[in-house]
Amino acid sequence: MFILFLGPPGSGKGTQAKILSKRLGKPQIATGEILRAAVAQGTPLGQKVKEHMDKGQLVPDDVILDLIKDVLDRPDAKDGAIFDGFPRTVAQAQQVDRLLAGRGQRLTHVLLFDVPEEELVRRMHHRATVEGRTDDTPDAIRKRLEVYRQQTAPLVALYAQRGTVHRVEATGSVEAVAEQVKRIVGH
Ligand code: B4P
Repeated sequence: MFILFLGPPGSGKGTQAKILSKRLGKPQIATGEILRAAVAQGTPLGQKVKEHMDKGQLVPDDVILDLIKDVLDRPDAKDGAIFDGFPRTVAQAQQVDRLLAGRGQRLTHVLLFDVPEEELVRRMHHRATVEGRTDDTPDAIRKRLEVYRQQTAPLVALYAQRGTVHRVEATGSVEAVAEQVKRIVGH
């Protein structure tokens, strides 16, 4: 089972991916978390991506393509995983398809997290005060929403053609959203 969580920033992908990961016993692979950890540790990767993230921009595809290759090679992701926050561009989606196909696998579910923009902004402002994330400043939030519309939203049509997209009404409580995810995934 390879499950992709797709949706705008702040839609709760990370929150739900953690819950589902625990329930299925499959790893949550979150490029955002991997990148934030690299920034916090000041690794060469972190130094390369910090500026992009703080401005609310996507990290360049070539950096992410290497990262995706590494994470898909993880032994715990051999039989399934939850992709949280990637692919985020058409180039990344093609790379994921290629890598999975090379192993005789494919994406089984795409869950699209649907939340109105005012609620996204409210959640990210709240997260900024709780977690102090440097990519949750008002300017970065605006930019991230714009980047989502331009670069990530086109993936919805791409996956819809394959009939793998399931819409999640993600404005409810964390528990109510988790219940919908459970129904869709069937576990
Ligand atoms: P991410 O880490 O993926 O961050 P996100 O999209 O903002 O968060 P998410 O949707 O997971 O929301 P969350 O559960 O936290 O990306 C960060 C940055 O990394 C990107 O901007 C980009 O620069 C870079 N990046 C990552 N992947 C990349 C890629 N593939 N290519 C290029 N660049 C990449 O929830 C948000 C808040 O809402 C939380 O505070 C949570 O507690 C709250 N919440 C969750 N569910 C709720 C609910 N049901 N009700 C009320 N509040 C809820």
